[in-house]
Amino acid sequence: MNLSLIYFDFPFWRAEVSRIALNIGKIKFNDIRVDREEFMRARSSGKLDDGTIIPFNQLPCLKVNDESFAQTAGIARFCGKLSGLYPKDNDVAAARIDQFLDFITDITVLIFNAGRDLEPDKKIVKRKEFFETEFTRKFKMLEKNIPDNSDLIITDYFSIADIALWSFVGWTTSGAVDGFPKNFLKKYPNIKRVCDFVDEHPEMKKWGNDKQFKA
Ligand SMILES: N[C@@H](CCC(=O)N[C@@H](CS)C(=O)NCC(=O)O)C(=O)O
Repeated sequence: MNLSLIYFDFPFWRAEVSRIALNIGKIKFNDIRVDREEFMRARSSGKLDDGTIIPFNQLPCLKVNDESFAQTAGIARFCGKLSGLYPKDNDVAAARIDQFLDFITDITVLIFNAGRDLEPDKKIVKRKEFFETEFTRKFKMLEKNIPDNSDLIITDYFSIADIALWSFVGWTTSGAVDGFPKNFLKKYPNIKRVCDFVDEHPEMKKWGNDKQFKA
């Protein structure tokens, strides 16, 4: 099977979760990084410059042999199954993982939409307000749904949900998101414990966990 994962050249969780999963699983893939100019062309044409189809004109995209697939969570599941980080025969565990991937996707969309069309000074005010209200409300829900005292989202099973959470949290706490303070994680012990566990995981160290967005 010939795999190519296509995204921008930065460690945003939407692609990073699958890059990391494939690396941990020692699955060979072409790690294709496009620049903004090529993405803008693909966004209007639905194809990369080399003719690769980009479904829905969005990234990330996973090409499997000659077929291209879109959607972060679906791609992560595909890569997770190949890598042993997503169950193939346990629908309950799979559903537990899925709800985290989809919820993190929902929050990501909210972040991008907050203050989107405003002038820069009004946008930053809106973003700060968004952080204090809607984002914090959602983040508390993430916290509540991680089992107390567990190092992982599914106790005893390291999965793409843990990697997605770690990468998402790295981004949102790094100061890279306008209007968000850095390092607000201390108020969220369950999320912090999972992120610390992922940080210390030997496979993550091999991958280079410093590639995460960092504060
Ligand atoms: N629902 C998609 C959204 C992907 C998405 O919005 N990707 C951005 C780049 S990070 C994009 O391609 N935006 C262009 C567009 O939506 O037209 C997913 O979860 O993968």
